[in-house]
Amino acid sequence: MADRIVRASTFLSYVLRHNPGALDLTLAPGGWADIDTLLERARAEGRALDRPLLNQVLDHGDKERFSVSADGTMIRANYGHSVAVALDVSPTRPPPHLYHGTAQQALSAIQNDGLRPQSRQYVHLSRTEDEALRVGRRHGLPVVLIVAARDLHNAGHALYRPTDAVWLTARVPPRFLQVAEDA
Ligand code: HQG
Repeated sequence: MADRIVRASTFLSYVLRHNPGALDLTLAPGGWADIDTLLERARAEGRALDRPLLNQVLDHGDKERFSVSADGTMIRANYGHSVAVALDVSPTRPPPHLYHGTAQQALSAIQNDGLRPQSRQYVHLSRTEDEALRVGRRHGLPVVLIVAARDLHNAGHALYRPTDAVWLTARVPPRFLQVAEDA
């Protein structure tokens, strides 16, 4: 993917997940921001960001990081938030297993405390082991955890699926986790 698309995507993630105040934006419920206002203020900050580049970010992203409202006027990050947003997605019954990629060095803490959201609003789980491995590599020597997602759901934990590939939940206690030995 072209560098300028990656840069624009990273900047949009930063604003819509972590710091809408950087562009003096307030996110509406669901995490939505007005696209024209966002683009205008980004350009005022010296960012080369316009609607055609935004459309390229939406078309070429390897993950569904953003959604645009049906009328085309609003954008939001689908996951990854550290700012408090009321996600307007309903809890969903997960498949028996989901996966979480992390770094070897976090493993003993996770085995003691379970998965915690850390700086984000939710713990992020992956649909496939391969994707979890990619997520884990971002942090160091990767290790993949198999999450007993259906059991978690049956125990009363709410799980959300903002995109096909990413699941969210508030926390995962250690008894629902198992290290994937062959990862
Ligand atoms: C770890 C990217 C110690 C957790 C990815 C992870 C994902 C603990 C780190 C999305 C812990 C948090 C989110 C505990 C969890 N003790 N460490 N009790 N519980 N951790 O980046 O899941 O490309 O906030 O294992 O692909 O890595 O940006 O979360 O290593 O989908 O679209 O604390 O972000 O998507 O790291 O990544 P992160 P994540 P994008």
